[in-house]
Amino acid sequence: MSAPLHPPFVPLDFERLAPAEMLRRARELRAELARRRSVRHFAPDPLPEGLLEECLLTAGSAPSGAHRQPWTFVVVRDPELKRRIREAAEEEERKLYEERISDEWRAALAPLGTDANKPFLEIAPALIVVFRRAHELENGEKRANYYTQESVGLACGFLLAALHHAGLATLTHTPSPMGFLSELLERPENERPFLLIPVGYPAAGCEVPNLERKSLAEISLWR
Ligand code: IYR
Repeated sequence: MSAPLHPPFVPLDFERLAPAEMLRRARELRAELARRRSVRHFAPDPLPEGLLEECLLTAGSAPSGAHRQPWTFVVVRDPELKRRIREAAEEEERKLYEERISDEWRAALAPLGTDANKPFLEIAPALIVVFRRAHELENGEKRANYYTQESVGLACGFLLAALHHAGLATLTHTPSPMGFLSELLERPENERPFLLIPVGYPAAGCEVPNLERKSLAEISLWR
């Protein structure tokens, strides 16, 4: 007997729903996620016990290349560490806004009202710093990971949806460049900073830009 080509499979956990129920659920999720907005003004209130753990496990259920799960989520709640992250991010962002940014990019950001000041990095009760594991290091040997950008992007999408569903506000923040996060969080060479997600409750009276989303006709083609 030759060995099986793959490990034993298990039955899929899947339930067919009635079409009306499918439509109802799709609409319900659309309405819920339509209310998700990038928030830049947070309240300092602490988060319920165990909530981030649940949301991180949802993020970790995303599909990934060869199921390598090439992500590490660093949850930062320590005020001193948040302060150092804010300081380093603002230093990079000042250079971005004063020197590196193109006129075209500046114009694109104008409707968002952003600048180099990032007080939310200290005020938000938690920062989730997402790292992409470009490869694994096993006993000093490099082991390849696959489609890591796509995989970690998908996990971040799951994470943002989970946090919103749980009743929290988030921001997808990409201070540029992000190398300082590797140093401050002491991550190894194989882990690359991917996204910084401040998490918390919106500040009282929080406002967001008046943005519109593209219509179905603008985002889809049907053939
Ligand atoms: N990283 C900068 C600039 C910035 C870039 C994009 I693209 C945005 O959508 C928003 C901001 C900042 O965080 O201010």
